[in-house]
Amino acid sequence: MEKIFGRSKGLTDVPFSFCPGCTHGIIMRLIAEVLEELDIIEDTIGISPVGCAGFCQDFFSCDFVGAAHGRAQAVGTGVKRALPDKIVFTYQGDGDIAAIGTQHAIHSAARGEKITSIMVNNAIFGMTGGQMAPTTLEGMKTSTSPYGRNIGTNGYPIDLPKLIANLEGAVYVASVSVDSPKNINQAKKAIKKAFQVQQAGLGFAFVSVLSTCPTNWGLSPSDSLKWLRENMMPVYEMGELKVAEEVKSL
Ligand SMILES: Cc1ncc(C[n+]2csc(CCOP(=O)(O)OP(=O)(O)O)c2C)c(N)n1
Ligand code: SF4
Repeated sequence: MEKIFGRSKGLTDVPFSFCPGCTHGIIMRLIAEVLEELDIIEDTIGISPVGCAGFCQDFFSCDFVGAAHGRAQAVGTGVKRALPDKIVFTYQGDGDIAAIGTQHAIHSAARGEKITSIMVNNAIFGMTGGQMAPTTLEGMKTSTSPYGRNIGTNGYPIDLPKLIANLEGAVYVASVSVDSPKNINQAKKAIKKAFQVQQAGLGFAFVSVLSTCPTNWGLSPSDSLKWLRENMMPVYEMGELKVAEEVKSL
């Protein structure tokens, strides 16, 4: 019988330990499939952050280096510069990359570091109990904003891909979602492109993936997907936000 689906070689045998309905697992599967399809598992070094996203190092079968909270891109910069023939990627939550790690997100993009960064945006700090993050939506209730994010006191949400797309060194920037099979396919295409950019040695590649956190959102897995679709996707600009001229021919 023809085998039409199997566990990617880019993943270890360790079962995902995420809460039911958390889409971290879908995003990791997509990255693992891309590593396998591009035949780069053995050549890849992932940089893991702090947070639920940080469990990624247990699940991918490539090499990994752990970074302190928010510093994955700084570590990734060092690894890539020391080992330019390796494929280096960071896998970071929105709290990690858009709060404590903002400077590294901006400066690694501005420097055009030849790494691939994946941001998993669930609009809160997941692991620590659902606190408000820079990505929390206006009016969104979190454990530290029980009356909803107030723009007057808390400021506006940061659309990090939009910010990064404005920087010269970033050559590929996309914002995708994994709320439906169609969007999962699109997300995989963007992730693949972000790795191909690095294979071609072109510059900084960044993909933001909208993700669920049913536990801290207080919603069922299916309601979380609906909430993401109805509330996050209209706020965050979706699609390929930047495809530099040299990337178009890939
Ligand atoms: C320097 C430092 N500050 C704070 C923390 C506490 N901390 C651990 S995980 C985390 C939030 C992670 O949230 P996010 O990056 O959005 O990832 P998620 O858990 O949602 O995947 C924080 C603040 C820490 N470990 N180190
Ligand atoms: S706390 Fe949220 S981000 Fe962390 S595993 Fe659970 S659902 Fe996923």
